[in-house]
Amino acid sequence: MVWGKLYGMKTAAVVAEILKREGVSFLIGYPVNPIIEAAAQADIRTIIVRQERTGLHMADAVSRVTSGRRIGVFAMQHGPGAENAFGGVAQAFGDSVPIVVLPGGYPRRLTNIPPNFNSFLNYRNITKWCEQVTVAEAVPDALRRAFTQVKNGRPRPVLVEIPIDVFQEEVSEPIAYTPAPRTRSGPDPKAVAEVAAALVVAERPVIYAGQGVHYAEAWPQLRQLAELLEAPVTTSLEGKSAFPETHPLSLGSGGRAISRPLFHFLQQADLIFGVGCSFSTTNYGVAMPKGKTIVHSTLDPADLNKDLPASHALIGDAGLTLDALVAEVRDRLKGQPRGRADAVAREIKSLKAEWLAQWMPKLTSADTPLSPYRVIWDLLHTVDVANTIITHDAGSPRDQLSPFWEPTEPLTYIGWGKTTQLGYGLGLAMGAKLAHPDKLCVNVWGDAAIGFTGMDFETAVRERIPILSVLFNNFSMAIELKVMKVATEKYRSTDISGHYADMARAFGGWGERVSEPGEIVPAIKRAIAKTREGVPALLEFLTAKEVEISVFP
Ligand SMILES: Cc1ncc(C[n+]2csc(CCOP(=O)(O)OP(=O)(O)O)c2C)c(N)n1
Ligand SMILES: [Mg+2]
Repeated sequence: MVWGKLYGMKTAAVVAEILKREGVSFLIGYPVNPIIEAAAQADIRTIIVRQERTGLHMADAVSRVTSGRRIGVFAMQHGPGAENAFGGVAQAFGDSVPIVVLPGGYPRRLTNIPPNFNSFLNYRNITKWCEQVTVAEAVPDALRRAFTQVKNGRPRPVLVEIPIDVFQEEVSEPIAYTPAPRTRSGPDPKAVAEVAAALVVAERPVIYAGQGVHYAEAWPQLRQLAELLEAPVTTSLEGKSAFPETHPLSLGSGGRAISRPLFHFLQQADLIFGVGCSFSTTNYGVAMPKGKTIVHSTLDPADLNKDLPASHALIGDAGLTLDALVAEVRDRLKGQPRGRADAVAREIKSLKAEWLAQWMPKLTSADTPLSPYRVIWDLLHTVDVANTIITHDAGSPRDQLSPFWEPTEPLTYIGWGKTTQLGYGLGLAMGAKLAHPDKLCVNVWGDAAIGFTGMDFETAVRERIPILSVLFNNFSMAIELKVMKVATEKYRSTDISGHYADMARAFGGWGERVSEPGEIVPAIKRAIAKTREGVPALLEFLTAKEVEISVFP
């Protein structure tokens, strides 16, 4: 009983108590970490996954779909647990998601001795705060620092590593811990005046909203500013659903695949106003055309002039920034409408109609194997979009879904994609469902993606997290066909296989394999009914090796 001797409960109980004070109602984790047992004793629901990465993805979604009002927390063991969790934390760091990560650590006498995995040393580059506790008495201070960092400033993961021998020690009572404050910082008023002047002067401004708008819950102000300026709005993939895409001024979202109105309006723009975005260079974000006046509003000065030089800058919370801009722009316009909203809306409408007409053969295709576009189109017209949270996976499903899915409500789309790990979407849908049990939570993925995290569909069943998983099985890594021609011909290196509906059923979930176009909608309806009964559903659509996506030169 070496381990039993090492683990005391006192320190773990203190951590659990602090999590409670911070409003954490469930702890996602994987053994062995004594915080899990202590959390259960403190009536914090413990959710055990099949691998650490998925648990982190779940914690990630909890924070995302609550604008960080609830922080996802994940605990794992020292050594293999901390090693295996790395991908999930790296993913959250890449997309700037605020989560708390609580690895165990090797005993203090071994913590810095190779080859023991030291989280404090290894996670420093993918967290905004990373600390190893060296004595139990430091636990409340360490967690106060971590929660303060995760709740303030730029969202990003924080980590506190607790060596397993520290768990043997006791913390004196009473525990001095009050929940970390959450506060905001606003933009420089001088810069607000400058930017408002630039926005008012611009002839063809485009607003580009990032996920900062989600974290600031600044959706109403974004809309006010757009309507005041009579300017069209797009979003980053992470910011998708910050602006209703059914609004006449919506250009749809950015991403790798985009709509024709977005392409056109960006080309024609004289000024692009990015708010709550990083303007990071990425394959999965729309590139800003050269020669435009760039106005950049961001929480983190580290993003300013990083990939895209800005003519004007605003540093601060997106909500405070938009509040200030709305007031300033309103002042300058003196109640005079710009008089261009109708023309902008008409132009968007006609470009969109032309673009959709071009895609309609795929979106309504009656082919077999099924077109993934047809499945997406049918899904869009079958679910209650306003009460659905949907996410994609890496690869083709992202680029097939994002241009055509039109969110109407904030935080109903979990868009992501700076770093794009296959298999991410499943955990996201599960985390979203935990945070919003009343919503239909859907992940759309390919058969390569399910190979990474599919086993955690069992977690959805066991932990009663009734998501709807939409799988495109084309028995291939279709997106790689172009770059693996010889390997495919000689060694069939892009082929993959599996019967995933059977897998879902074997795990106790609902699973259906769908191959006929006429069966798409009925199958979706049956699956949704199952989720309402508390049973996760996996619909495996047999799809074509579709590689065409909506891109423009
Ligand atoms: C962990 C990880 N490894 C590798 C990749 C690179 N990658 C992106 S998409 C893809 C294949 C996607 O295949 P599938 O999910 O079946 O979609 P399809 O293109 O067939 O529709 C690969 C290998 C990745 N995104 N993540
Ligand atoms: Mg595939």
